[in-house]
Amino acid sequence: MIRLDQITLREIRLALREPFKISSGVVSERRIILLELRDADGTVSWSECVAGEWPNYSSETVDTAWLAIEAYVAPRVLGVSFGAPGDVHAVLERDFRGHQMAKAAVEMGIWGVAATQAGIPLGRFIGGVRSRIAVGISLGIQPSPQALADRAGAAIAEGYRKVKIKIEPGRDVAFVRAAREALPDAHLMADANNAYTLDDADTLAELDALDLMMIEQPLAHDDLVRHAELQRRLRTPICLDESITSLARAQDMVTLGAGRIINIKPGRVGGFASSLAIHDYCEGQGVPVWCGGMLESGVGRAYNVALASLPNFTLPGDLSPSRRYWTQDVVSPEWTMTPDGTMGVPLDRPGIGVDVDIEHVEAIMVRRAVLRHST
Ligand code: OSB
Ligand code: MG
Repeated sequence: MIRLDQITLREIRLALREPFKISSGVVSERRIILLELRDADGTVSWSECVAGEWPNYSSETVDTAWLAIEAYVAPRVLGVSFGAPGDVHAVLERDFRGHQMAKAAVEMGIWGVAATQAGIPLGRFIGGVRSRIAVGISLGIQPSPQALADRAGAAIAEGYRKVKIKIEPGRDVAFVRAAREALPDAHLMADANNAYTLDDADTLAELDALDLMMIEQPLAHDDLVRHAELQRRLRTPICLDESITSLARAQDMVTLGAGRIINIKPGRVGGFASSLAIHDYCEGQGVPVWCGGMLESGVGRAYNVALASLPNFTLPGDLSPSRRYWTQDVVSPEWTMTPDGTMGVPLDRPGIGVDVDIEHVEAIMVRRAVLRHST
């Protein structure tokens, strides 16, 4: 039984060690909302909202998510008794459109509280089976093909099991080819973040020669029909990211043939219950999934790592260790990767598996709100 009596929101600023550039924008300092959730029985856990600074990935931003959590999401769960965390998703979907990242932050936090209460590590609590997960890196758009090939080579030397290359028109085939020529045997893929249209199909088809694991979200964020048309013209599997916002969209992808792989980001689909449903559906369809990233702090990473321990997460995720993003993460221990490119799933204690460094959080905090059940 879960009944939250308080959620504390804190916005922090966390500088990336280097700017991260994708086709739709660049970020050098993350604005991150952390949630500290407290159950009526005193159990506390933390979660993270993955909304970005700008509405370029989805329509949500840090500011819209803060408002949505405060005004719409928290009032639906504070003081309400839930028999199980899996019951929260439906309550947040009823007559409440969109705001997946705001909903997910609270819903996942409730899974964290429930796992802590149950005395079980989060990964095991949701049905995870792995004790180590394979790690990939997502490389932002680089200044030149050579710079990209160097970065990709360094990543493979460090142990990463997959290198994802961000592309955009004019920085695509020559860039990916340079990485492929430098790394003939590496697991490489490309992510376009919606930068193309069907008019670019011939360019995208040139990527077929470069033996990529997949091409992620080449076309518009909400367009499954044209992805299906493009998939018919490509040998390389299309992986959808932005387009998959719910189980229904995952089913549509399969029905239409709009892609063959799904990048599950729990924030994008409204949380863990939805992620689990997509995972299970894809497993039944023979569609592999992997865990995407949103440049999370160590708090959000705990949830991604737990999710990636599920059986059908068979491809390396965008789950780099703390030091790839931050000079100092907000959790201890920090997330680390072994030289063989794996990350341990915390199994030695209940809940999310890391402690939040509250002094660090408060030192980089720019606003706070304490939300309580109004009686
Ligand atoms: O498309 O996967 C994406 C980061 C921000 C927004 C969108 C994406 C990404 C990444 C980062 O690729 C992956 C990571 O967190 O390491
Ligand atoms: Mg993506």
